[in-house]
Amino acid sequence: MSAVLVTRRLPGASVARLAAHHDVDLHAGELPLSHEELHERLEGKAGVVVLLGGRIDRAAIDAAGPSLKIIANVAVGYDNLDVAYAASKGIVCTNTPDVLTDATADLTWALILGITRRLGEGERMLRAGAWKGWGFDFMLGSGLGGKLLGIVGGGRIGRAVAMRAAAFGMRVGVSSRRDPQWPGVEFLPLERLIPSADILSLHVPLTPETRHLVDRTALTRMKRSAYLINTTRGAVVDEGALAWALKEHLIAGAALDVYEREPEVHPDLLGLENVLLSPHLGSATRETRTAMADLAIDNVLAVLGGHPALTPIR
Ligand code: 8YV
Repeated sequence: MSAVLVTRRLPGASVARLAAHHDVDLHAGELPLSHEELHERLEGKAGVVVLLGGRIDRAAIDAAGPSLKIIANVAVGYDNLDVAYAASKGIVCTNTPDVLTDATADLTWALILGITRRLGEGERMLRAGAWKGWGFDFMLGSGLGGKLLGIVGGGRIGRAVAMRAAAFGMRVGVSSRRDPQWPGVEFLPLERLIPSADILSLHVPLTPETRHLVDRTALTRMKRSAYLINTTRGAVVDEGALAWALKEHLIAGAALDVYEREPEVHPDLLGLENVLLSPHLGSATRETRTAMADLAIDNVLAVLGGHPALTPIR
């Protein structure tokens, strides 16, 4: 039996499976552990199951000490982990790919449809009692048929978003380090995708190279009629620059599920009608969250049981 810290509440069945084999220290509070609490509770643990907001950096790994064998992230993105430092200490890091691909791709389409058909704006007007009735040219949005969906990133979620585009009659282009060779999808360098996309949807992980990939320069190169969609990590977009571009109507709109400093949102975005904002819901279905928790727990059980991890981060 080893000691494992679970930093946020998870579905009961997955925690029970872990507790059947290990000594579980569960933080069940609503809010994430503070930096200090996290470090304190990591001490002497063999495993940690960490969720969004939990930063397992060099200091946290050192706080755990030599007993730590596995860091299981309950997310596909792992910009919260110092994977290189963990590897140097022989600690395995794992994430939860695949199980959240469809949920995140579905939410991406919800955002695409929501912003192009002005659903947030319409609902706000209706709830405010300001709707005066149907009008021929009232609250017109943009159609999707024949337009170009630009996917930035050649991974699983980008692919799942691209594959749904046929249902809306869209053409699709993808930019990534190498051509992912998705059927029917044109491979385009980012410099060509940015000015030609009608919808630009971001699906790259947050790394030093992708931080502020969409900045003022990129935004000024987009079509004035284009929409930006972000369901990956907030800091891939310079939020201040985006608020400016939306205010100046340099692009038609944006839909965001992720933010640079969650749960804070750039205050200028909150007052704008041409942006749709959701609170980091990409993987938020019961089925998907259960599968994510199960996969993270399976990774801990495997590694602490002396077996290879199911989904190691390489
Ligand atoms: C998670 C996510 O909900 O998997 C990711 O990278 O952003 C989301 O699906 C979140 O990170 C939970 O830890």
